[in-house]
Amino acid sequence: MISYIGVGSNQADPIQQAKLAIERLHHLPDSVFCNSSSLYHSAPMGPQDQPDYINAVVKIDTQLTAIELLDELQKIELSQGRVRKENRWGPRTLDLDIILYDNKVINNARLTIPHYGMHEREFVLYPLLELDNELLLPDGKALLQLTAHCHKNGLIRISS
Ligand code: A4P
Ligand code: MG
Repeated sequence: MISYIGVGSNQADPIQQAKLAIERLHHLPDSVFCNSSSLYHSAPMGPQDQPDYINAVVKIDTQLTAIELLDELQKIELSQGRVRKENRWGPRTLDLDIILYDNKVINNARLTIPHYGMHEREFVLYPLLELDNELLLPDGKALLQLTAHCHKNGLIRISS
């Protein structure tokens, strides 16, 4: 299954956090690392009294189920000091979200795939576009169409 994973950090040296997470994503069990986008610098979505974010998207080819993949991602988050807090959209050392998993639509207590926020998040759509500009979502929408309607909101590509 091809899956796209969103990487986000805005605490404790976000560039290093993102790079370390991407390195760890090379070693997921039963998976092949395909590619990663550049790192991007993005303005915080949600509470504004928090630092800017570093974001990226990684493409993998995996035999893990979506839940197994989520478990692996949460292990990586924890290993990088992620503490889950009550405040939604607050600062974090590392957030790993499953953006897409094959062409599947999944809705259960632990997972919503495609990721519920992907349609309007510039820090997800533009890195994704860098990886696959012909991508179609499970509902048939073209990624190119979504990005065409998504304001960049100051998003800056900082490295490849
Ligand atoms: N969960 C459900 N669906 C998924 C999925 N597709 N991928 C569940 C991963 N997890 C998924 O996540 C809470 C629960 O969501 C998980 O236990 C899992 O079962 P979490 O990581 O503990 O909480 P969270 O990330 O704080 O919540 P939320 O609402 O997912 O936050 P978001 O939407 O990820 O927003 N601004 C910029 N510029 N860049 C960012 O990356 N990120 C956030 C966090 C806010 N502002 C941002 C950014
Ligand atoms: Mg998350």
